Amino acid sequence: MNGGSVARQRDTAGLVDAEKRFYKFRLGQISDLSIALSQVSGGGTMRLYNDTNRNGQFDFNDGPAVASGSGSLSSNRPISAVLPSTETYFLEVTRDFTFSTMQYDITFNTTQYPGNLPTDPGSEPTTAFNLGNLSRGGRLDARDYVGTVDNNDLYRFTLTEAATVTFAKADIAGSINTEVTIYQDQNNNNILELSESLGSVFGPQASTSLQAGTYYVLAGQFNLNNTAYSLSISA
Ligand SMILES: [Ca+2]
Ligand SMILES: [Ca+2]
Ligand SMILES: [Ca+2]
Ligand SMILES: [Ca+2]
Repeated sequence: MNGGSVARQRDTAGLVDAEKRFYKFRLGQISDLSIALSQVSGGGTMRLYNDTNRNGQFDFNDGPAVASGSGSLSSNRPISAVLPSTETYFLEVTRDFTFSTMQYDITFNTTQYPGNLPTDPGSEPTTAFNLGNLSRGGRLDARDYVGTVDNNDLYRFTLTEAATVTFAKADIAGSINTEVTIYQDQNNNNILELSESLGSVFGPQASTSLQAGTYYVLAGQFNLNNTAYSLSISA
């Protein structure tokens, strides 16, 4: 899905159809996704999953649900979540057992918040995304997603000379408070120990004096809220 609204008219779950109906899709960019049921006769629930075992099929290993919602004659609770483009998603619409049939219109709506990275940063030094070199007057920028389907993003950069370095973060969409922590692998074992933390960015930005060397920056959501964030490192 590449932005805007996609409506599917008149789907049913129940009677001649199965009790559940599935929709499979991908997102072209990091997106704020909403899925709503309307014009509902009967009632049912929606559950959104990602293909966690990456086999292209919805199966019992794909869980727990990323988000949920519902729809009935009297009330509608849409699904709403910021989610990345790295995943295949499955939406399950289940008819409430109290109704023999459920008929509904379903609307997918996306607002895109594109990232600027070719691949998702991993969570260890060996899979960190390399932002490259930073020298005085320079600036490195990253925009990506962290949350329920991708818990953290680790970046690496090399400071070419001693400098005062400013780390700035912002939440572009979704839940607030992406956590950003700076590390240095002081014992060179490719593991970031807690004792190798140089500190965290608590406000919108923080500055510190650093010697030339290689540093790591971890962005994460410890409460696993879904966030599109930006990170900039300048010297
Ligand atoms: Ca699967
Ligand atoms: Ca990410
Ligand atoms: Ca990641
Ligand atoms: Ca280490």
